[in-house]
Amino acid sequence: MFNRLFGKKVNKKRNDEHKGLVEDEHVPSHIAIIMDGNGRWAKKRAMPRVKGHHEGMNTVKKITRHANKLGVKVLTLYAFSTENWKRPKTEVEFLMNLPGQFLHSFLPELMELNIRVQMIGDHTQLPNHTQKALHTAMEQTKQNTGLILNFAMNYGSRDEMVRAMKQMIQEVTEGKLRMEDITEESVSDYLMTADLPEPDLLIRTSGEVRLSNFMLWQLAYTEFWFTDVLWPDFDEVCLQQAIDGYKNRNRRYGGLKGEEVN
Ligand code: V07
Repeated sequence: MFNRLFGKKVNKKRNDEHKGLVEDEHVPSHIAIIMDGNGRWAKKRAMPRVKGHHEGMNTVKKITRHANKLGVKVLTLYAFSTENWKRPKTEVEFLMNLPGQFLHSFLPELMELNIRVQMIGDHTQLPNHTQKALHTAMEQTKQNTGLILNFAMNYGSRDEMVRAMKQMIQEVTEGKLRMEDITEESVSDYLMTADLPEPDLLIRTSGEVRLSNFMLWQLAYTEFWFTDVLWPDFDEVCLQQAIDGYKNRNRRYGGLKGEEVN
């Protein structure tokens, strides 16, 4: 199975384990966020871009705590895209230090809150020290059964789909997979998100209204929430507004998922 390449355990049942703890059934189970606007936040304050990234990391902690408190099951955060390598070398180096910094300061709290860290993306291309930090985080939290904090690191959706296609073709060639067994559900099993539910809500901050190669397959039925707020300024109230927007739309279209077109 493709996911073994990424060292992830395939266990679709785990997300139901703490269903009883979720009081409000309308809270989205899976929230995905494109955390945009860190550079702009810094520029507005005449600070270097990396200061914005650092502040953005603190927002990650704040939003993780709040999502956990609300009973969200999966929080996927777009931390580093396959396009981000084009940025200045010093900025990339700074970004590659953030996972280590984040975990150094936040791992004890993640353990206390029963939060599990997971990853999508190709980490083999990341610097060794970054890979080590990610590996430690996933290892140390793998028994935790609460919120899944899923970082997209060196992730690109088209890259993910190409890998899935290659893996499927290889299995067909080897006689391990039959063409007639390829369905929408089985294709999902070859993506890096195979063990996760699809996002219910996508949030993008900083006023940009596009997907930028993020989870293209998985977002087919997801509600989108765009806000002008810059990621370092995004807070609990902003998250609540996004969730309330989601709830209102869900109430209006209740039960008609995917059928409201036309
Ligand atoms: C990054 C802070 C958030 C705004 C977006 C860009 C900058 C947290 C992490 C992280 C990743 C993996 C992990 C633990 C923490 C991170 C990067 C950038 C590359 F296991 N924030 N953050 N990684 N930013």
